[in-house]
Amino acid sequence: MRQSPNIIITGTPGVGKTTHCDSLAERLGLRHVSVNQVVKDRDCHDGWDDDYQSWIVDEDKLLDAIEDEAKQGGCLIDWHACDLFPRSWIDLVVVLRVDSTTLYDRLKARNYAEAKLQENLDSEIMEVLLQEARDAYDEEIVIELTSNTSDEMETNVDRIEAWVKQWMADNN
Ligand code: DAT
Repeated sequence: MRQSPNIIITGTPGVGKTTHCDSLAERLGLRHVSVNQVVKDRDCHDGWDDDYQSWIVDEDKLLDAIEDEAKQGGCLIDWHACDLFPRSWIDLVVVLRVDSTTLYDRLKARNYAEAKLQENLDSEIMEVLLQEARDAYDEEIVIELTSNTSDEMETNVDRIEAWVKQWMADNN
């Protein structure tokens, strides 16, 4: 049994996954597992897709690469997809959401090409990641939080911190 929970922080690129995970890792001593980084550093991919400007992820290799850490617990799994992680690994799924105009500005600031920017905006408007999380996990463990402002981020981090403390009290 793990002594700390594993939490997926997911959402469309630009919603604030990295920012939330960094803050939570610092406050709670959980490990920020940036899946993009793992894919790159541990070769969990079949090359680079130029059209999508992203790695072609080998999901089996990725799961093998993070299995030991996940079994140990205390992971903040940061990725724009969530349904590949075994349900038995996961205690909470946080889906971050953001307004279209805010997302547009954030992705524009990252110099996203117009097609990729539009694709991500569409995905956010269509609630693709929220639906994916709800389809893959029990509804009690999926929470949707907005991440438009720093104040909202602070509130989210406080809320997740309270949830983690409660989980620790209930499970240890
Ligand atoms: P992601 O990891 O989901 O791609 P990020 O954490 O890198 O997103 O954030 C993208 C940018 O938006 C970055 O410049 C920080 C900013 N940002 C994220 N969440 C925010 C929030 N709640 N309020 C204000 N700015 C935020």
